[in-house]
Amino acid sequence: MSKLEEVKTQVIAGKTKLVPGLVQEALDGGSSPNEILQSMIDGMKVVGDRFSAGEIFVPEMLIAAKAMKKGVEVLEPHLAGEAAASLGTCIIGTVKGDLHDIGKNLVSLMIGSTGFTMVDLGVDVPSSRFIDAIKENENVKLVACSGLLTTTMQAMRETVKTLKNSGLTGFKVIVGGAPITPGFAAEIGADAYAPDAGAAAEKAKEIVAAI
Ligand code: B1M
Repeated sequence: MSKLEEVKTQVIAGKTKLVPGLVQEALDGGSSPNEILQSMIDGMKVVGDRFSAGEIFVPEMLIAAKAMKKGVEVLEPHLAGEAAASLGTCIIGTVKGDLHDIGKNLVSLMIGSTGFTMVDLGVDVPSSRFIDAIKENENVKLVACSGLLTTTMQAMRETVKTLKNSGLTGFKVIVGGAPITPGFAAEIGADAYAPDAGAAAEKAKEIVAAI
C-alpha cells in the first residue's frame, strides 16, 4: 500500500494517533501537501458514503473527522504560503445549524495565506453574528460562509440576504461547501462561489480587488 493510501485508510479508520505520523512520512517521502490533503478528503468521502449506506454511524464519522484534523495540523505549515500584503479582514464561519468545520478551516487557512486577517466565528453561526463581527472588526472586506448540509442551505440564503440588506458596505460575500453550486450562490445573491479552499483563496483576492 502506498503512503497516500495508508493515510486515506487510517483516516477512514479514525486512527487519530497514527494519521499525523503517516502524513509526516508522506511529506518526507516527497508527496505534495495537496496530494496528501486529497487523500484525506477521499477518505472522508468513503466515510460519508458508508454513513449514507447505514454501514457506520455519527460516532465513526466524528472520529474520522478528528483523525483528519490531526493530519491537517501537520500539513498546515506546508499548505499556507507567505502572505504578501494586507488585503483586509475576512470574517468566516459555518452557517447556522451546521457543525461541519474541516472544509471551513481549510478555506480559512488558504484565504488567510493570501494576505487576509482572518476572524473565524466557528460553526453554527447565526446571521446576526456575522453582522456583529463586521461591526466589531476593522477593514472587513470579505465574509465567507461555509455550509455542508442541504438542510442548512436555507440558513446560507438567510445569511447572505441579511448581509446584503444590512446597510453595511465595503465587503463582498463568498460562499461554498459540498451542496452549494454556482447557480445557488448566484440565486441567493452571493458575490462569489468557490468549489474548494484553493479556489476560494483565488476568488477572494479577485473580488476584493474590485471593491
Ligand atoms: Co456529516 N454529513 N453530518 N458529519 N459529514 C456529510 C456532509 C454528509 C454528506 C454525509 C453523507 O450522508 N454522505 C451528510 C450531508 C447530506 C446532505 O445534507 N446532503 C451529513 C450528515 C447527514 C450529517 C448529520 C445530519 C448526521 C446525523 O446527525 N444524522 C450531522 C449534522 C450535524 C450538523 O451539522 N448539525 C452530521 C455530523 C457530522 C459530524 C459532526 C459527525 C462530522 C463533522 C465533524 C467536523 O466537521 N468537525 C461529519 C462529517 C465528518 C461528515 C463527512 C463524512 C465529511 C465532511 C468533511 O469534513 N469533508 C461528510 C461526507 C463528505 O463530505 N463526503 C458529511 C472533508 C472536507 C475537507 O470537505 O467540508 O466538503 P468539505 O470542504 C471542501 C468543500 O466543500 C469546500 O472546500 C473544502 C475543500 O477544499 N468548501 C468551501 C467548504 N466550505 C467552503 C466555503 C467556501 C468555499 C469552499 O467559501 C466560503
